[in-house]
Amino acid sequence: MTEGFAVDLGGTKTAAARILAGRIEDRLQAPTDGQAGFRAQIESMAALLDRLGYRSGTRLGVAVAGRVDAAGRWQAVNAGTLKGIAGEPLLDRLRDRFGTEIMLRNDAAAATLAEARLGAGRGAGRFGYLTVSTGVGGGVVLGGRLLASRDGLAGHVGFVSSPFSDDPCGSGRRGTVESVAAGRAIALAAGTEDARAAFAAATPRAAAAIDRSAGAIARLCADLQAIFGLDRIAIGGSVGLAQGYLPRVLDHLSGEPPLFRVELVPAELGQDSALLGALLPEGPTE
Ligand code: BMX
Repeated sequence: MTEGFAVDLGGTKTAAARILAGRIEDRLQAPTDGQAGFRAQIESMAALLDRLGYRSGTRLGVAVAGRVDAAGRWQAVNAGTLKGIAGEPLLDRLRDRFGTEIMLRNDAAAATLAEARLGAGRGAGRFGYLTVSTGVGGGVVLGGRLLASRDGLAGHVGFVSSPFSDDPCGSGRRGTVESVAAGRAIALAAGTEDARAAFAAATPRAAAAIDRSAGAIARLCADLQAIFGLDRIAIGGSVGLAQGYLPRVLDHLSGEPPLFRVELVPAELGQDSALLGALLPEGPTE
């Protein structure tokens, strides 16, 4: 049973929660400062936990944007999102600060596990999850196991190439799915302050930016289908779950040959999947 405290540090917001019997009892969030250094990011997590009444030694799950390697070191893949995070000993510092019972993983990996076990992935032996948010992240669960690599990069599906873009990406690559489909890319193309404003604007320019993102995500889903042969993909994240976005993706996916049209559903756990997944133990999902 999922019980304890959890933190989800994403590119835009950092959330913390007290979780009892697999349910969020109390939840707080604050904006993430993408310019902040390692220590400041730990302080912002600690401040939220403190306000929730967290006591050192209590079970804690931490999910972060960026890759987490097997030694618990933390590094932004998109260096433009978390500028001060370049190979930090996160697990060690969390243990120093909060005690020994710490679980640490990538935010999209945490959300994938939660959806696979408690949400939209139940009953799917081969399951994929995509978050379209500040960045584009994801995870794949095959036969109950989350696909993972020692360097923490596996599952970072936002950094595969997209035919829709040749723009530079904060990962150092060019023309990635993230560089065309992420919330930041939508805002840039729509000429709005953020992706939320692009959805609200309803101008032809904003609609085109959103549609281009949805088209890139549909292509990614068909690619994932070709690579993994998935039973289902769930889409989450603030953009992924925004009104009207999933229908646009489905529309684009319907243009693919039937073999590549994977079943596509909205994430069931909403914005809280990474918080819930941060506390889930490793191991088979079913
Ligand atoms: C990026 C990458 C992933 C992350 C994903 C979603 C960084 C900083 N982030 O692809 O690690 O899982 O975005 O992150 O390299 P979010 O900020 O949109 O929640």
